[in-house]
Amino acid sequence: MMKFSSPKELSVVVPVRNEQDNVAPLIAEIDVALKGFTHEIVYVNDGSNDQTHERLKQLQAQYPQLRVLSHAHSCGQSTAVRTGVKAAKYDWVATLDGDGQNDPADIPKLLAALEEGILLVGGNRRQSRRDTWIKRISSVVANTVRSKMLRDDTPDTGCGLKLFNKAAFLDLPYFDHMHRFLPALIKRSGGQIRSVHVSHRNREFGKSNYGTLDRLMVGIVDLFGVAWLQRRAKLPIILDDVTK
Ligand SMILES: Nc1nc2c(ncn2[C@@H]2O[C@H](COP(=O)(O)OP(=O)(O)O)[C@@H](O)[C@H]2O)c(=O)[nH]1
Ligand SMILES: [Mg+2]
Repeated sequence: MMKFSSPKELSVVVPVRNEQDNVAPLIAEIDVALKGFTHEIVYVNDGSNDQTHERLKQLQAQYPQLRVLSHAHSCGQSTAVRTGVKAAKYDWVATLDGDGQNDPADIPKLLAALEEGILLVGGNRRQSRRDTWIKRISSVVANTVRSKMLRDDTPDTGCGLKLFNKAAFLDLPYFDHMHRFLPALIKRSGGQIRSVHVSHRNREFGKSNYGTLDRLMVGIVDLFGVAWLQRRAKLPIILDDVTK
């Protein structure tokens, strides 16, 4: 059997909504972190009403690997990620939050954790979380309930920093807010997953788009939805290929 070799080409997808002051510093960091890799940076501007789009277009002069896609109206983070993944030109995709809280220097760590059969490597912010106490507590509670109920072997699914296989992602059932359930969904389709400790930083500019209570209510509904999807999963083992 051929030994698994870590990908050398990568698409980085960053969903953003109203992150005008965060785009330039984060793109500079991604550029430095991925110097040794063939890569593209795909920003998906999700109906921002600040200068995010204009700043991204200006930055394209400086960064030829930067692509910019824009939704005419805001559709949310999951849909923005999906737009970026569909457009990605490489087989492996890393996602990052657009607010600078994830460190692009962690991307090579995620790549190094890939092995044969692994389709997703997720970041784990448990030891490094830089957020308000209310966010930290609600994250611990949400992650504990979710991992018990879905058995997804993942301590932190809310981390925006992830690496996954493009085809495997596009094969998953799609729904708004699915980005918080990727490990459970990948496992459901037969893939293996890993978690890797990553750093986490303060948000320097702008403000969070999510309210704690809204996120909790949506999360509870989605938890039951994903549990239902797990019950309806079938993994066929295909014996004959009639096309050969
Ligand atoms: N496309 C899109 N991205 C969003 C939306 N809300 C948040 N994001 C992105 O999701 C990431 C995390 O959002 P943030 O507001 O920092 O949430 P928090 O840090 O988890 O409280 C950032 O990259 C945001 O730009 C949205 O409505 N649409
Ligand atoms: Mg954030």
